Amino acid sequence: MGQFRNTLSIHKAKSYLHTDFIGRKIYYFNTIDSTNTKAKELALEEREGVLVVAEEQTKGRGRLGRDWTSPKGKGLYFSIILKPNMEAEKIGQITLIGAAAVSKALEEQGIGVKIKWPNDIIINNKKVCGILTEIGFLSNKPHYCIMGIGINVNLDREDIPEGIRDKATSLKIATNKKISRESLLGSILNYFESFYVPFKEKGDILKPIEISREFSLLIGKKVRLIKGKQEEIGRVLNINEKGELVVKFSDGRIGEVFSGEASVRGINGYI
Ligand code: BT5
Repeated sequence: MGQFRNTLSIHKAKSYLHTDFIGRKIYYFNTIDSTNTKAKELALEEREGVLVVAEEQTKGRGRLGRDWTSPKGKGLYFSIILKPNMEAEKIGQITLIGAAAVSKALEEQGIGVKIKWPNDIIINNKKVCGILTEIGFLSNKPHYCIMGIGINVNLDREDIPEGIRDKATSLKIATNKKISRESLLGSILNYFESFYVPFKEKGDILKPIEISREFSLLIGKKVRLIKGKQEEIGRVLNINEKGELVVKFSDGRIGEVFSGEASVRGINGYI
């Protein structure tokens, strides 16, 4: 089968890890509805850092009820169980930690990407990875957080549904090379833990914010901010120290937008 098997070797993925707790225990599924849904179930009994990974998802989920196409054996679909013990608003920043970890891991593989705040990773103006962070509550307090990451690794053009081919790509399509899913997974988890520990212990998110700025697709761009049925146009000035987008709106007002609140689109389309 050579270097790029069509099934993920958990043993091999673990050989790349140098984490203390992230990904040390892995639940592997050949097929599953959604790794986030499974991780939510497991979060009630499992400890922080446990990973759920699947070869394919039959009901992969995006934000706001959208779906995530997850063809078999070619992508990375995984969810990390986290127990950050902080208020929900702060936990929302974990999406940026995920985006920073994926971007650094891809940079390490020689692949240049952009972060489309807050949860998309982009190559050549097309989406290659999406992140879905979900919080579970117990007696009105956050009990756990699931960070789900989906990456189009070795998908060919035909694996991407026609309806999204103009806005989605894969690492293989973009680089003309197959990528080892195991080494990429290991590297993402290593970066993730290195950013997550200071955040959990001291609320320190400085490094991921710096990376979000450095890799930002949006800073300097004119965008449409969509909140439910409302839409506003503005120019993105920066990402602030809380991970919010700082925007100068068309009426001259400067305001912050937090990640749960809005979708960002280009003036004439996806970006
Ligand atoms: C996201 O949502 O980007 C979050 C995706 C998270 C997926 C992971 S996979 C592991 C874990 N388990 C899950 O069930 N989910 C997580 P959003 O920003 O709402 O983007 C969704 C939109 O992206 C869809 O409406 C499509 O337009 C597009 N899309 C769907 N599948 C895609 C794919 N494979 N590649 C690129 N774009 C896709």
